[in-house]
Amino acid sequence: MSDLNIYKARRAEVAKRMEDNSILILSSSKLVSRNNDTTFPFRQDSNFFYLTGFQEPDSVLIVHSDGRSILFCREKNPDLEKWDGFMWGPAAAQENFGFDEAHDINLIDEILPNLIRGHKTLNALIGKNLNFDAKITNWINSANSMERHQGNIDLKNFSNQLGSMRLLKDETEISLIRKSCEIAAVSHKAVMQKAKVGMSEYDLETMYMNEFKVNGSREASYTPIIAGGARACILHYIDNDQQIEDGELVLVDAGCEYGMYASDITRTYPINGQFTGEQKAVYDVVLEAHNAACHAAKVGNPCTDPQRISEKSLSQGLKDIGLLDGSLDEILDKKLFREFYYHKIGHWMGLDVHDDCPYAVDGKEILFQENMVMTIEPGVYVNDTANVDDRWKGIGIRIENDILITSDGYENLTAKVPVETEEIEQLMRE
Ligand SMILES: [Mn+2]
Repeated sequence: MSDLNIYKARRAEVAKRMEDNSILILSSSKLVSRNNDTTFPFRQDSNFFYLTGFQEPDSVLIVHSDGRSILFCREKNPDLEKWDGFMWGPAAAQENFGFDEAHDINLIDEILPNLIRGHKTLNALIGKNLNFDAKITNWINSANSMERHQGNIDLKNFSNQLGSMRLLKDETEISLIRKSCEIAAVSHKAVMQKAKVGMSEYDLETMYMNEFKVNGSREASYTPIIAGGARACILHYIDNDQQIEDGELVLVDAGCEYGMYASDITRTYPINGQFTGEQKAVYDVVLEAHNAACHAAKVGNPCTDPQRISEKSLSQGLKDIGLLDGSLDEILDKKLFREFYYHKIGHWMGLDVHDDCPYAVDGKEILFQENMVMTIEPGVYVNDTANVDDRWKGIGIRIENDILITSDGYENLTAKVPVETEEIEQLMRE
């Protein structure tokens, strides 16, 4: 399918999922100010991109339950284009992106109330953009006031519907995710090979970002976490500005974006190339849980199975190396493992690194189906406050791979980065 037809087909599917006489309204991203006169690089809203392929800010998509779709976007402006670059304008956008109509975004307050008046339901992604939510409320009020003798328009959240569509990746998406994972994996492997004592977290960050770009990805899919030593126990550490000391591990959680699709990999390795006994013991506990969780991700299983399995595996492992006491049942019942494992096993991945897709709908857990993509990323973090022998303290280890659910199991899309301690030590010696 050509790109144009992919987006048209997705809009047709949205139309099918709406009740009759309804409309879906979605906003693009805006250009976001960084500080005076400077902006962050533009990144299109993932849901908007998923249904349009259109890469401009200040745009709005309307999909009608009868299948028609309408775009509002910036009017073409040759003077502005000299500063900000090419813009499609409504006429060319309609033609090139397969919309039934397109209008100047400046006319939206005039056109929209007329367009939605008399409809049963207006579907939107409520709560994602409060400014846009306020606009929707105003448009609905205007439309309702035009139809005094008819029912009011219901505003409904379409998040679970669109999220459920995005859960099942099509062929094009899988090939883009595969490429994103391939670039991230090759990059991780290259940096692991070059890392050595004397380098700082910042040095490693530079190398990861460089490898992403050299291998074809312009952007990271999130701010990388490069955490030496005990800083690995801070889950969202992004300062990345400290020296990594000889004998310390470094935890690197870094992924890239390719064709708008994310990858997400974590590896933890000794900066001097050699795991200590304690580091290896904890590492192998995490690896065992990682492998067990991957095997639990199969067609028909609830999507929280890897979570449960990882808790069980980690608890047993931590008990075996003496970090947790008591029976396995007690550790699980009282959730004692949370002292060391205080985040979830993983998340859906796609256009967003934490893909905007549900884990349960109508109180029912989502069951794994072929062509879903999830990360598996157990971790063990021994903080200073833990009631354990000092030799364990400051060890923080996470292992993360991205897996594609297949008809008969899973495929590890990030398998090119070594994961066993011996393989890592071998690679770092080369
Ligand atoms: Mn992740």
